[in-house]
Amino acid sequence: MLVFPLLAVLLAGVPASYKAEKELPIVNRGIEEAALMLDQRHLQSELVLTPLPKVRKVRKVRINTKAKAANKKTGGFASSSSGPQSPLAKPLRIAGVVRIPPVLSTPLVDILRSHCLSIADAPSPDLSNVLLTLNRSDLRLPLKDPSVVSALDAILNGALGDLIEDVLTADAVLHELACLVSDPGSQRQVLHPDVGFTSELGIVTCFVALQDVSESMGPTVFMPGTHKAGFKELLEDEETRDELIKGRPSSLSLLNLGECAVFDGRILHAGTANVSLERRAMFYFSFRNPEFNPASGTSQGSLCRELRKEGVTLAEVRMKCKS
Ligand SMILES: O=C(O)CCC(=O)C(=O)O
Repeated sequence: MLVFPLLAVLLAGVPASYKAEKELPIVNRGIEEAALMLDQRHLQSELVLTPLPKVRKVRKVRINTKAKAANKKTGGFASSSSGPQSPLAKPLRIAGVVRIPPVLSTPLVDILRSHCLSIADAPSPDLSNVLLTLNRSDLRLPLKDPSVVSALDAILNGALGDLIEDVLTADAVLHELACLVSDPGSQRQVLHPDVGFTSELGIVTCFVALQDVSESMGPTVFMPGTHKAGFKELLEDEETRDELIKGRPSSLSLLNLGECAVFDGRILHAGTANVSLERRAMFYFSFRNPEFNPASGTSQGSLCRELRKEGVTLAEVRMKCKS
């Protein structure tokens, strides 16, 4: 989850009215961006579903050492393991975002949703900074909660775990584990990537819908293809940013319960305004390439303190959560 780090630090713990004032330029820019996209409605579509491949029986866990050596020379990092790749790897590489069928059953979603919302509504939840805080919260989740463990077992010991291993290696490090809740009245964020640009894939994030998400509930909007070089600069330049938004197709992540949007941390995206009367809760987690060091200008990631200290890998989470 990206926050504008400096702004987030400055605003932590200040009165709500002051926060609202400080956030106003972002709120206004979000409204402008929404209008630009609305003008180009023909360029907007719903994120299409890509079928889930079969789960691999035998895990292939090895880092591509040749690629690693080559990457060292060019200042990059190894971005994939060797062997056959998940069929989801190609669409992720091309578009920067893939929507997949339910990775959690309805009973697992129901239990997880109640758990997350009960902590979100408790007196002092463990929240991380999120971009535009009005009626939006980003709840860090510990790995020990049974509903979280069961969800991660179902997801990571399935085809999505295989994909993450393929594109980031089994040594990928858990970077975020949280639940994003956008309540009615939450505002539209500005488009942003979650990380600074790197030539290789550094972070993969998975947003799992804990209820159906309709257009009025503030779904994430993605700009497919913008995880590639140059787009972050176009977005940051006042001269080019409007043209970029007007000229580029975007996709709304209208997920059904249990479905997942998997995305490259470099892609331009934003949470839109929740103008419905319903809560939108998204369970999410991300993994980072073990050699990827989130650059300055990147958030710490929404991860509770003890997990941050431990540096848990994909292989370890898979094993720990296995039922
Ligand atoms: O609300 C969403 O769907 C996206 C949130 C997001 O991208 C963020 O908070 O950085």
